[in-house]
Amino acid sequence: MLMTSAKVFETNLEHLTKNQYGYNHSIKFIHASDIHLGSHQYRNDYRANDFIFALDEILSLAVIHRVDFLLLGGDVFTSLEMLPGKLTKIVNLLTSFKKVSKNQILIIAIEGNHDIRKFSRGVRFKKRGQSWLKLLASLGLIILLDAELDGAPEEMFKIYNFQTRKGGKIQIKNAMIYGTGYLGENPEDELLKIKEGIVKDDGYFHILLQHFGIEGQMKRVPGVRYEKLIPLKDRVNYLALGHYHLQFVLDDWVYNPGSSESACTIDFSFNRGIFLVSISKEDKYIKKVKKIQLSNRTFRWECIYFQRQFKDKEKLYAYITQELRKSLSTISYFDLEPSNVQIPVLLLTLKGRRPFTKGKIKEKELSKLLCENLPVVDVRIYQKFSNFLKTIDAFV
Ligand SMILES: [Mn+2]
Repeated sequence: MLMTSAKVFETNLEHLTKNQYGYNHSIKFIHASDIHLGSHQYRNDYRANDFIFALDEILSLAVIHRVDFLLLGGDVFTSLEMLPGKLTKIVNLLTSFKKVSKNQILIIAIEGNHDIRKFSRGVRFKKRGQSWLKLLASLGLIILLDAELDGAPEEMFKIYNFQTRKGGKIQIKNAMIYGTGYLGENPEDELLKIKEGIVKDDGYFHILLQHFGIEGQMKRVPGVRYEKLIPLKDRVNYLALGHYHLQFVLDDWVYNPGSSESACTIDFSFNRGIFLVSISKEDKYIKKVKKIQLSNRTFRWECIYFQRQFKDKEKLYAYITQELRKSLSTISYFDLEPSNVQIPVLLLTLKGRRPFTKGKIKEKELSKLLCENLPVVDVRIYQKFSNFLKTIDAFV
């Protein structure tokens, strides 16, 4: 069954890539990145599904906006570890997308650092070249681009071959999309090689798909210096990035959509989403980029201050639950299912007097208790008890 559908898929795709539309025909695509499928899969099933919902929403938007292709800038998966049930959902989703879109919307992806990362520390898997994206590509569900940067410039980016399912570039209408595997946090030297591999002045709209950040866009996170990108500018019309979970656009040609769902707590505070891009050709290419926010899981900060020192754990937990019930009671979503993204992730800060050792907070235990008794899907606990009070306690 799968083989039959894959065959149909290939025939249509090859037809599609043969510049069948006129030179003036516009190109439309979605650029998304850092979906991090597999996040929270061991900890919280509802949250794990949020990442699959994000993929679902992106695919739906691709169909609604009738785009020609969808770009995924790496970190599609959060690690090499993937529970079978979750992977099955993802494969089913991509298979039905293929069907609904009548095989007319290609998903073009590259690997990010997370796609090739082993979940736990130990043996380096990077060199073994495995990833779930390679599996999806071999099933004909996505196009995975990779280049051979050590080859001669004209050999670096081979046209994507639908039989071998390998290649470094693919043409769709007037767009030529180039992509490589993950090149590390700072691929400044590789960028010069990439430049040589990209054909100059061939009339196509050039998109380069990469997974790295730009220095200065996120504090204390390594990235490429912007001036190192300048040589690429006369070869690349749209630099499609992934890696930083914060959205940014530079000089109308460097685009980073940010993560599709909050992969870690700090992501909740970031401006993130996807880009819907339309390109039309007059004398030169005219580009229109629209930012779209995805309907992500909501979140809520709460802070509880302890005036007195709790000695009994049960009383402490009961107090926290009671305080939260009060502040959450203003919301009318008590009857919603936890799968509904309106049910928030609770980010809970605890302040004031540190409880006695007997009353010490076990975060996992408290988190479970709160999820069972309150309209929250997950809880993150931050214990910020005052050191000053602790010092006083030591003297008393
Ligand atoms: Mn990422």
